[in-house]
Amino acid sequence: LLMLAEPGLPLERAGHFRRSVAGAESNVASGLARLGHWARWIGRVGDDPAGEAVLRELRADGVDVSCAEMDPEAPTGLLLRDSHPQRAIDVQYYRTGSAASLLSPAQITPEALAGVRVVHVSGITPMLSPQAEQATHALVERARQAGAAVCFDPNVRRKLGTSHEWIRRVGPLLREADIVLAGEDELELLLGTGEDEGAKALLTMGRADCVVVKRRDHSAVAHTAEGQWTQQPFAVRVADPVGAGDAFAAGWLSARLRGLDHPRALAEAACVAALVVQAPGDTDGLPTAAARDRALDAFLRGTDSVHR
Ligand code: KDG
Repeated sequence: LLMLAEPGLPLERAGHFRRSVAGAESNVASGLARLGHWARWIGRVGDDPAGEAVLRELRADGVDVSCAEMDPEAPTGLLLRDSHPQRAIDVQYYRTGSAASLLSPAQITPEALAGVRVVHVSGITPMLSPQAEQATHALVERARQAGAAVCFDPNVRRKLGTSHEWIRRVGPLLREADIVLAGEDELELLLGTGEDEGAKALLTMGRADCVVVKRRDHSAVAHTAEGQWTQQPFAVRVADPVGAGDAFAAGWLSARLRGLDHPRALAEAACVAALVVQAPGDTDGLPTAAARDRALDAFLRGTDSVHR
């Protein structure tokens, strides 16, 4: 559960918070569902009002929560954060001992993955606890058995562990993924390489057939064995940058699931991310497919009244 502070105030000064839902994987699931795809979230909340609220909001977005569990013993994980267009975002976690940290391999059943084409997971999940780490490894292995591609976004969050812990626990997952969506800084941290070298290493020594790198300048590059494609960001007024990476992942996966080529997938991903950063919260700006098409058309024709 996310409690989002009123915009502009530092966290310790904010008095009004809006209840919302956040979490890298659930954001991607909401993004895909709003774009018209069937998306299932496998997760864990407490059997408490916060857990009810999370499941109700995901259901309202069209996400299948039939494999999510409500834990009778542990509370729903909570995060407080502030929201600024420019300053670094301040996040306060209350997730030690949370239901999500008790995600276990037992919850990753063959039924939960039946018929699934792509499994998306972030580095946040394995960093929640040793048990959630085992569940993540089980997910990757069982996704492969089910014939699904694994899409991985490291989503490095410094408050969840030291650099050394991220390298040790999340680094190896990059080599297990069929699709890697990662920040330039994350590849540097986890692989100790620059973009080209890191992408090449994952394409040749890992399992990946596509590595999309989100650069510091907000452009994105898709690296494959066939070549590479670059997408510049669409210029918009940023209200809240959090959720951009998850929106990008949803937009990109939607395009690839529809069989679209890399340039179009990058353009749709950048478009969905641009829509999300214009709204507060992680998911408020996620578009329907029709809204994405209208926005992308306007971005590409340059007709939108956009500001940087
Ligand atoms: O990608 C956005 C996530 O970072 C956010 O929704 C919350 O899962 C979250 C986290 O750990 O920061």
